[in-house]
Amino acid sequence: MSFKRILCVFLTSLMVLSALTLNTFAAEKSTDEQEKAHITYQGGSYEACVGDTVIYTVELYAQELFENIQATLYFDYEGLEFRDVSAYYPSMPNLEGTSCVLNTEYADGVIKFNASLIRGIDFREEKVLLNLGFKVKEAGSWDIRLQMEFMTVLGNTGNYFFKNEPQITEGIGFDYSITPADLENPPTPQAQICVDDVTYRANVGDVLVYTVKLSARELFENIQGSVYFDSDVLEITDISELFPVMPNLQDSNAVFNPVYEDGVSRFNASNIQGIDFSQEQILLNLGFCVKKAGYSKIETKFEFMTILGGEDHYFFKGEAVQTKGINIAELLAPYHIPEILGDADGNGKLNVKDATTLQKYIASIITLTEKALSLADVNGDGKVNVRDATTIQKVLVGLIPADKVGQIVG
Ligand SMILES: [Ca+2]
Ligand SMILES: [Ca+2]
Repeated sequence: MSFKRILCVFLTSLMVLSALTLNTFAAEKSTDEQEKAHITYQGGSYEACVGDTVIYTVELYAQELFENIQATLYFDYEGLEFRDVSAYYPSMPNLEGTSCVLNTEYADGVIKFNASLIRGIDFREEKVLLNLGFKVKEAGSWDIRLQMEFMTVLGNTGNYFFKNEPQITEGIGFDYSITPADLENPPTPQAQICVDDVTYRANVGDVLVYTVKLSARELFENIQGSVYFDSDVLEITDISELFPVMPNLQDSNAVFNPVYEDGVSRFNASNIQGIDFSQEQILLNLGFCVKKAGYSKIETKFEFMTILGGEDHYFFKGEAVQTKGINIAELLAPYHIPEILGDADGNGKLNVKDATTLQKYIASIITLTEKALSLADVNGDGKVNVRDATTIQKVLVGLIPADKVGQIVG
């Protein structure tokens, strides 16, 4: 092969290589441009890739309670496709339990929804009104737009009609956002529980302790109040073993009715000696189990408090307590069962049932969790046997000093 020929082959290869490289770059660049979609929505824009699923979220704040909301969502269906992701991102998480309807079959690029509830739809704290999933079908510029048709104030005392007008009605605000959906690792839907203007997040199945503390300058003869909550999201669960319902009213005629009506529990307490809350102390403890993701407020309203002697009354009629000398504080905390040495049945208390539980375990009638076993080994010899059961029994009847048995160890 001559030098000229080698040079020619080399140059040809170089040209082919460059052409290939250029082609590759060109191909990559055009694919890149094709696969991007630009989604605009009221108040923002979002860039997504073809094939992505995104979540379009609308949050609403409204000063008043509503009886009815109706709206239409318009989207560019050439590039976007509605995708039902409600299993992970509930469509109307704060309207569950109302008669809310989402119509995705209305027309291409149109989704209509409405919700009505005679009790009123409460968005006085801003929260999610709508979550919708969209899959990006094509590259291009696409728009999503929510149009409110009307919102009816509870009791029909006023209507807000939007009719294509900008949504700048006083006392109503909207927040829009688009976020990527991770359907492989979707978020666990959580409940939002609002107590005394603080919002707590909790998982489904969590147990929460709601506590009302009271301080009152005078002695009372009678107190009556109601606890309001959303029974779609929360249910009352008995935690009185660890948290007595009315711990400071044990000697009075305290009555607690957990199911006065749906979402309302009522309590009252009377004691001729007077109920002394001159030092702030716990009036009420209630356990709530989170049934499903959603929003609920927990709120105690007092109907009346009668001062000892019966001459003066404070009537609140469901209004906030602002009477001089009376202070109410509401708190929410996760229900935590303390680890108590000897607590084989795991109820947070030491009693004869723990010895019985242990005997059943020793006789292979029941099994125990590792945590229960570590608490059951009261003599700390690394084994769970009849000696532990006997020790618990002896401690309970006072035959031997308790040492750490019955004490909180974790
Ligand atoms: Ca126990
Ligand atoms: Ca032992």
